[in-house]
Amino acid sequence: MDHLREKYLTAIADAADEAALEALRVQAVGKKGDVSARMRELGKMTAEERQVAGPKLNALKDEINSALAARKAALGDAALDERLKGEWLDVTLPSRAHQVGTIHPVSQVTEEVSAIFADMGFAVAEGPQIESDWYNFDALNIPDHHPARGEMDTFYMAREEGDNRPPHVLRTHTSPVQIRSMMDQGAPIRIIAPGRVYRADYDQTHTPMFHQVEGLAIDRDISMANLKWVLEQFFTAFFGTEVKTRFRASHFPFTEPSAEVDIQCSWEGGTVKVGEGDDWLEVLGSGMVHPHVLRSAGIDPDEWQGFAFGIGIDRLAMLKYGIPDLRAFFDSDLRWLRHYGFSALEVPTLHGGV
Ligand code: 2NL
Repeated sequence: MDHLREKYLTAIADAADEAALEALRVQAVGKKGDVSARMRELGKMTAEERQVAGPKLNALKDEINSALAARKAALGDAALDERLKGEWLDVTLPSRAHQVGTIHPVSQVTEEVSAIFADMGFAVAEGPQIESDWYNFDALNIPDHHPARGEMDTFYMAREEGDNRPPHVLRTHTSPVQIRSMMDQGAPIRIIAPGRVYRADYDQTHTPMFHQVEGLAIDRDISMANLKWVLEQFFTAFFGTEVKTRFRASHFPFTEPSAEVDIQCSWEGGTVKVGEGDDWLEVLGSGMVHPHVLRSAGIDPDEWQGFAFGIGIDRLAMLKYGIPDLRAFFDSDLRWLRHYGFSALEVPTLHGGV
C-alpha cells in the first residue's frame, strides 16, 4: 500500500496535463484500477486483517482522489496564467497612426460661399454636367453663330454615326441649372448654382474643368442696386474685411445691362491682398437677366425682373488662401492636398466664421 501511495502521488504530482491525470485516475482508482483490485482482495482476508486493511485502503483512495483534484486545479491555474500572459494588452499604449484625408480648398470655398448666400435667403441648386445645347446656349440668348458655341471653346459629346440631332455639351457654365430651376419653380426665385464647368482651354490660368458659382434673384422689383449690395455683403463676409467693389459696363448675351465687377486689392512683393490698397482685380460678371432668357425659362419679363452673376470658385480659393498655381488644384498630389486642405471638422458656418 505504501508502494502504491508513493507511486501514484509522485506520478500525479508530475502529470503534465489533464489527459495524463485522467489516465492515472483510471489506473489508480478506476473500477479496474489498482486500489479496486486491492479492495477485492479484502474478501479473502480474516476479519482482523480486513479491519486494518479496509480503512487503510479507503484512506489511500481518498488521498489519491484529493491529489488528483489538487493537481487538476494547479494545472488549470497554470493554463490560465499562461493565457493571461499571452493575451496581455497595454491599454495605455498610443493608438496606431492612421491617415486622415483633407477637404479640398474648392470644396471648402463652395461651402463658405453657400453659407454666406444661404444667410441672404439663397437656396442652393444643382443640375447635370452634360447638357443639351438648348439649356447651355439657346435658353441663354447665345446665338448659333456665337464664338462660345464653337468647338474651340466647348466640349461636344459625340453622337452615333448618322444621328443628326444637335449634340450634347459639357456645360460651359452653371446657368443651365438656373434655367431649369426657373422652369421648375417659376418666380420669385433666389438661388445659387455652384459646380463643375468645362471649357476647352488649358494654360497657366485655365484648366479644362473648373468651378463656378452663379447667383440668380428674380422678383417684381429687383434692381442693380440689390445686386451691388448682395455682392458687397458677399465679398466682405468671404474675405473677412470690408471690400470695395467697382462696377464696369460690359456685355453678355444673357444680361442687359451687364457689368463686370472688380474688388479692391494691393500688389506687394508679388502677392495680392484683397480689401486694401488701390488696385483692382476683376472677379465676376453680372447684370440684369435678359428678357429673352426669362421668356425662355417660362417667366414673363413684363412682370418679373432680376439680377444674375457668375464667379470662379477656384480663383476665389487662390485669392483667399494664397494658393499660387491653379493647375495644382487638380493634380491629386497628396502633399499639396495635405498642405492646402482643410480639416473635415472645420465646417464653414457664419456663426463660426467663414
Ligand atoms: C462671366 C460671369 C455671368 C451670368 C453669368 C446668368 C444666368 C442666367 C441668366 C443670366 Cl440663368 N445670367 N449668369 C450672368 C452674368 C455673368 O458669368 O464672366 N461669364 C462669362
